[in-house]
Amino acid sequence: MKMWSRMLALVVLTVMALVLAACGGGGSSSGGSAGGSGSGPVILEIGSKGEELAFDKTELKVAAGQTVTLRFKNNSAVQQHNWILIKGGDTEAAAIANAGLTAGPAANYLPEDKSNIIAESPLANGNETVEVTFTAPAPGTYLYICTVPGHYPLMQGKLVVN
Ligand code: CU1
Repeated sequence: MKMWSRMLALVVLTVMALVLAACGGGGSSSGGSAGGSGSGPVILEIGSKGEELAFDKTELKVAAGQTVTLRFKNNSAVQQHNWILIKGGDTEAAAIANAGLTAGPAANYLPEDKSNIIAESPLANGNETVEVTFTAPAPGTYLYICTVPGHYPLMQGKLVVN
């Protein structure tokens, strides 16, 4: 009886050690990139809110100067969306969205003058995920919007840079 429980304990410990070793091995390689915030880009994930003209996150945070990869998942089945980071406030955002109306989808619904655009994702079709990598600007609060016609001002959020 005592022998059995000892053997069982040994088996359990061995299995646990193997599991931990396996997890540790996998974890250290992925943990290396996630843990070292200075090394690789920080990955931010955001989506559109189903069929609503809204992002599923209205606030994102990053550190100034950080390389950021923003991954945007269009959760709508039928609508197109993009993720555009703006320099300025509502006035600049409205100007970009208005210019985007006439620019059309081939231009990603963006004006030729990109002086107030910090980062732009490609246009995402329904259920598509797109990415954009950029350097986080100086500390402050920045607007991100979707410039597909009619989506701004409904579809927007804030990127807080510290
Ligand atoms: Cu949109």
